[in-house]
Amino acid sequence: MMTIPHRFRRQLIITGTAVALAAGTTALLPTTNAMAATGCAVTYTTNSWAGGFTANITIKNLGDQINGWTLGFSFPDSGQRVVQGWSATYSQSGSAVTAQSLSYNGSLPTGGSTAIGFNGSWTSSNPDPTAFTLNGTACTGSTTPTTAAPTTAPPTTAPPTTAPPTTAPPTTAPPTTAPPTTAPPTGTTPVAINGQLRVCGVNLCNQYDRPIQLRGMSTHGLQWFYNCYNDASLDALANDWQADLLRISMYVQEDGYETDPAGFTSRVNTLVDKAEQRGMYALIDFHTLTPGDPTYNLDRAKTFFAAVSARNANKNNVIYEVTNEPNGVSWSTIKSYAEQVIPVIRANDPDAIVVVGTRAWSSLGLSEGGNSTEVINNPVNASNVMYAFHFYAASHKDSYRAELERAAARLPMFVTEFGTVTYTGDGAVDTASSNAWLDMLDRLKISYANWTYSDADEGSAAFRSGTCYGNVYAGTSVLTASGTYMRDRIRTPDNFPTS
Ligand code: IDC
Repeated sequence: MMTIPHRFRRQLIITGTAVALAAGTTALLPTTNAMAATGCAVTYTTNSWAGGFTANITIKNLGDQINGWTLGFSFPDSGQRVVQGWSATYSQSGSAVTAQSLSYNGSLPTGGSTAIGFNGSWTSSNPDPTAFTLNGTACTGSTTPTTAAPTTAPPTTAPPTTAPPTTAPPTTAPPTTAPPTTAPPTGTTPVAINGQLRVCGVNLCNQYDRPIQLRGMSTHGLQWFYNCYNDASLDALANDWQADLLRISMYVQEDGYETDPAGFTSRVNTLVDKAEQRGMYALIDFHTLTPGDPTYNLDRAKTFFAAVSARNANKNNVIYEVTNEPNGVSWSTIKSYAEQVIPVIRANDPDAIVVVGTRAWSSLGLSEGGNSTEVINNPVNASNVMYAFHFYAASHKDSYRAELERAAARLPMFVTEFGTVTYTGDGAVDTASSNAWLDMLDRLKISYANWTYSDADEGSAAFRSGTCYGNVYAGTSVLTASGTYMRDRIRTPDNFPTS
């Protein structure tokens, strides 16, 4: 693993329990709390860079049910500041910070946990806080970032990561519980309804073997815009935009994965979880771009996909995109690359769909004078595979649309990236061409992700520049012309077949 000095990641877990005992001590305690057991575990994880950092915090209640909480901690360095938080109301006085629950996450049952976080700034150094309190109870203990029971925890209390002792003990857990992939839909999210996806013929099919179309957004490069992907923005994507899909764009070059494989793998996994929590599919994009020959990154791809496929194998919301936009390279080279990476994924996650980029920036060869015949005549030698097609509506029009429609009759196609603007990622929305494209994709049930769900200062970005420094993502006040257009297209009802 390569380490570069200005980027690092840390994790520590603080656990502890405290039980208010009855008998002689109750008289000293408020009556409502007299018998209440209290205790908490906190994980505090940071991604840090020169002058700034993101902190992700999980709070686990190891005591009795609480309704409303305040987390307290102190920054070790007086130059550290909370800049913008999410999922809690933050206040800072000197080095002391409090984070107060919001209406929707204040109730924590025994064993329940909740995730909050913030973006911060630092001046001279950025050490992690080492002591936390929850409603005044200290969460003290181990700093080992594992699930092993800390040595200070009494062995008779429930281990922090398992169910509270009042629920069925493991030996009596019913073995007949249906696994989530075969359970009927119990919710209304895209993943709850559609379950594990597979390729059927030239279509993307849901758990009922019925063709569906996923509509969603692509992140921008995680090395630049990671702060745009927080609980509030992803809530907006799932609930306000009603999106089905989050494409997680992990650049390999341009200060991306190659500079910090562990750190970027962790960012991707974090976003897979956030998509899963909101019932959205996650498309993991190994965003190769320059150099255009994916073979240049073959070893990195094997390492990366081995890690993410092992870690996410049991989820049913993950789709793998093994190379973004091959260019200046033959289809046979791309095919050979795919046939080396796919077995690495399948070894861990045999039923996941894999999307393969096509020649000439995923244009099926068109942008370098070819066409889809080269793929139709020589497809990737693996099952459950789809092919990527990318377009930018202001640059690519009728001839590109015609070729995609022709290909889609023979190949399972997935528009893993497109823009409403020119291929530079900038310029004005071409509404006529965007309508023609999206009407066609809807008609053919071709899934898509729009570039980008970010506040990049360019026409393709959905949010106005600076939006990701605030905490408002829902509604239209924060959107660009492209964002407004895409939100309108994506939030129309899906009508997924359920039988
Ligand atoms: C662009 C970004 C831009 C960034 C540039 C270089 O919008 O901010 O500076 O990449 O990394 C693609 C690529 C995608 C491009 C996008 C727009 O997959 O990475 O993003 N585009 O140019 N293919 C066609 C267009």
